[in-house]
Amino acid sequence: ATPAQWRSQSIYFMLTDRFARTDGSTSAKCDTEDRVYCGGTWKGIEQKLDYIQGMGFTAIWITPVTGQISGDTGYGYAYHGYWQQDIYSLNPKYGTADDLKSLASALHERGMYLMVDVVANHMAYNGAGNNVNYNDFDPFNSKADFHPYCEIDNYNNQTDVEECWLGDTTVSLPDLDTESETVQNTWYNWVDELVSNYSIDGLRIDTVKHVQKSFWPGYNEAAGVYCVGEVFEGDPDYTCSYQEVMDGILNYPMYYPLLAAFESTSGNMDDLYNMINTVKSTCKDPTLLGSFVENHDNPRFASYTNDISLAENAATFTIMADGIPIIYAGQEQHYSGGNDPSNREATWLSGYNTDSTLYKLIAKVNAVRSQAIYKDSGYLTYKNYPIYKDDTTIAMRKGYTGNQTITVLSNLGEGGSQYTLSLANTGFEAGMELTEVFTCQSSTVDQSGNVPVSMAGGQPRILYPTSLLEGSMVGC
Ligand code: ABC
Ligand code: CA
Repeated sequence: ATPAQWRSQSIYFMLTDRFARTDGSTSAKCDTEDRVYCGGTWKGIEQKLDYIQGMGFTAIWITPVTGQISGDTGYGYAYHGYWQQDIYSLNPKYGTADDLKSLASALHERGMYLMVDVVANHMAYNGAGNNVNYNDFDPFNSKADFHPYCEIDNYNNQTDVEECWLGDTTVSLPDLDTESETVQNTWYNWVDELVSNYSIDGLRIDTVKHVQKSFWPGYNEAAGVYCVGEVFEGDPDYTCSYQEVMDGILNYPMYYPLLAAFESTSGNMDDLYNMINTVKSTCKDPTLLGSFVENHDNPRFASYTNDISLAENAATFTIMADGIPIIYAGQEQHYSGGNDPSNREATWLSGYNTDSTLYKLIAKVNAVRSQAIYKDSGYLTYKNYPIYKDDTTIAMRKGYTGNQTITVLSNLGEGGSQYTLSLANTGFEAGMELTEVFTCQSSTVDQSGNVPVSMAGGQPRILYPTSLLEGSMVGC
């Protein structure tokens, strides 16, 4: 699928090993600290698509599918899939080639998309970088296919970042010589075949900033589908520059101020307000970025605070802001694991509870977003911008006049008082009737153009024209 087709999607991201087992178990043991395979499979995912679609997601992103280091290492097993050794085989722990194809067709029957994670920067070795047995790799079984061994020790030196190796002496990540034409052609042919063999609709690309920029346009083109790259860096100038060589980038610049705004009741709204504007003016196309507040590399949101209202606001932001929303499996169950590996809890241990507060909230917010998209094809490319802030509140607008959504977020938390915010600059005309989608309360824009917004318990609010809600999945 093309970037334009992906713009309207909403993505649910899971580690294949941790989402669902073929036996459908909700009790199979999975202690994250053990760093072992817990038994999740592609079949398991296929059998749980109702759970995912029930939250309004239209796509899934699964972790890498290639052959991995098979044994135990000082950091456990390759259950996450980022330690590839054989790019031409599939990881048998997740199932067979037919299982993966079957997952793709099950998704397509529902009108959903499959996004697969791919790694081009490195292979992985169970041991130190100066001791690698290159015969373990297929292809790239020669030292000459790699950059000479050195560890990245200065992230401010881009040559180091690109040419030295990630990992350490326990598990090293041999860094491919991506300047070599042989390596490039191998990757371009590989990605073209992978996408067509498994009917993949999009790619999440790992470690993008660790490969020279000139490698990526050819890779993205060979893939022939929307690619979203991981550039793990909060600086918008640095990160946005990668959108010149790839369709989209994960929105790490927004991640940090978003977390800072809602991780506590004394969070800072100014930086989030400013970053919305900065990303808008710095990235080539903010509507093709991946919007998230949780992933498998960072502590879960609820590891900072167990306040459910704060979690609701953070999730609402990721879905209503510009870009393609990404929710990380377990976020809807308010999982609270800290750093890797604690943030990789098995989703099945929640019993796939469809009554949880965040499951229902995500369903609601995805429904409003898709209604706004349905009512106006220009909604997605209209760039979201902040219209209001105070110490504890931020409000933003997305969509052309008459079809805009106004999202009001608060970091007062569960203990937040009840009050009415009189909101200006919504762009709605006096007399217009609006519905607040969480409470289903209606309000009318007053004579001076202000909208009264009833706030309570620090919960988020989304306003949308009542007349446009008819026939939607929003449920008001
Ligand atoms: C394993 C163990 C860990 C152990 C670690 C040393 O080894 O599991 O417990 O602590 C995979 C696995 C991991 C595994 C690693 C290494 O491989 O999932 O479990 O860790 O063996 C991607 C994937 C990630 C994956 C890999 C490797 C890459 O999403 O899951 O990890 O294929 C860097 C890379 C980034 C990578 C990330 C894990 O490491 O750039 O691609 N993610 C700074 C640097 C970043 C760096 C980040 C984290 O630290 O700039 O480049 O990411 O180390 C902001 C700044 C940022 C800064 C952050 C911390 O602060 O703006 O730049 O990031 O303010
Ligand atoms: Ca590299």
